[in-house]
Amino acid sequence: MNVQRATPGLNAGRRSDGSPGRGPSRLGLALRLATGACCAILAAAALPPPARAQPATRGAAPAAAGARPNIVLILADDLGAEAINAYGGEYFTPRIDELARQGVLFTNAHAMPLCTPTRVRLMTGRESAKNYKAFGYLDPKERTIGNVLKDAGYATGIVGKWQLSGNGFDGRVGASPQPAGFDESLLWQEKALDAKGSRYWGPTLSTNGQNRINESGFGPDVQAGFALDFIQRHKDEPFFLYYPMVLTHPPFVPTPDSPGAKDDKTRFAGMVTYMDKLVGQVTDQLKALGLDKNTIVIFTGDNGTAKQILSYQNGYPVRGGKGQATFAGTHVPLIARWPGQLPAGETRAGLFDLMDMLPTLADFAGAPVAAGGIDGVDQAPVMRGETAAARDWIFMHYAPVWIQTPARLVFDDKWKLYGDGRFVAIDGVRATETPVESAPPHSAAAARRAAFQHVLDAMHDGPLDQDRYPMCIGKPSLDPKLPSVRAGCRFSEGAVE
Ligand SMILES: [Ca+2]
Repeated sequence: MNVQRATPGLNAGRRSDGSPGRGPSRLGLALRLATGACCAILAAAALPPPARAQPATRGAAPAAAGARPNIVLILADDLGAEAINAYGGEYFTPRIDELARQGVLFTNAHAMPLCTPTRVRLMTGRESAKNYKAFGYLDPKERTIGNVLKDAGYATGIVGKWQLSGNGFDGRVGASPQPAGFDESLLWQEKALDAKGSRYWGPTLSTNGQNRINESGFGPDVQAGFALDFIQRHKDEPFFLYYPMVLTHPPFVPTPDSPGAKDDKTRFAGMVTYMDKLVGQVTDQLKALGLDKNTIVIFTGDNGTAKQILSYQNGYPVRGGKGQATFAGTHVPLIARWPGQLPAGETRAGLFDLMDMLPTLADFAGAPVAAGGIDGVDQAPVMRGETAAARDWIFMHYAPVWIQTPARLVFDDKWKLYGDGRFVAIDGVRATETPVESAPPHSAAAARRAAFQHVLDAMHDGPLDQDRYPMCIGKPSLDPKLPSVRAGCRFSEGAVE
């Protein structure tokens, strides 16, 4: 095993001596241009709506049977946009970069900062203040994208990570895959109260609800096999495959292609490239079956990269922002490919909130969405290039009840206002936020701040839940004046990741 072999994910974005390598990729340059263009859109006079006026295509009649596209939605775990080479990142991601060349890349797509808040938001299309209750929990009463597409006649499957049946600490029992709309499932961490087991080597996986602890094998490979088989078996009918991958979340492990990787960064690089390879297996399978022209493939991430990882993007260092309500915590890759139906090799600077996924996919599928039931907006016209942006801001009520500091926030591609009054300028190229102490009257920043304050005031989303440690229920509190669920206790970080 030579050193080069052990670092398969490191790409030309940074030289081996640590200096920035070649300049940003083509799309990295596009990102720089897109985020550099100021778009002071809102007036402060009235509460601005999140969604802009939609073209007439919204709410179109369901497509004729047989014309409906297949949908593959891939959600990487703990992968910020800075990790993808198409976004100027340093890791080797040729298959995802290929998707970008063949499809549409969003430069301003945002997830919540943490797994469950994003998954609930994405799957239901609803604002977190309305339906987020606990980490690792999806309310069984919620209607998901799986339900929407299954009811529209799609064969539905999910493979990857579930982590929505309850966290095992607070007694809640959340949704299971089948009632949530997925006919078939192969999942890690499906059951609320079972031991999680490994997601990687010797994985513990549930097939349609039946747990199995594998003595050997690499979990992502087992799951990739399910994904390819699902596509094969459903090639003659419209199918929806939701693929919330277990990669590239810690623990940082050697992959089958990077067995000698020793340190976290090198292992992460190998995991990113392995994840990329599995994405390529999906697109190869679609091509082999003649399905690539009739299948929408979407690739995105559920939150920022783990904080242990310092990456280089466009030559600048970017610390993983997982868990935090910062730009690096929420900025995720988003690429959509549908050959012949969506443009190829184009970027979109319009804001995309991952809760927009449900109405967008429903539009492509011709599936009805209950009016007024969701908060996401249809981004299909943006993907097609019919309009530049579908929304003017993103609001998040982030109270994960899970270790991280809760926050309210509203932002666009240039400015962000937190509920505690902090107002920051966003630099999307460097993935940084800079406090704006005082904005001159009549400046774009002042107008934006006023408009954002108006949004925060109008949300009526209630106080942020300050509980952060459900794993401490029943254990001695670190602060005798506060309950352990609020102040914390002694616990193993590895047990709660
Ligand atoms: Ca995650």
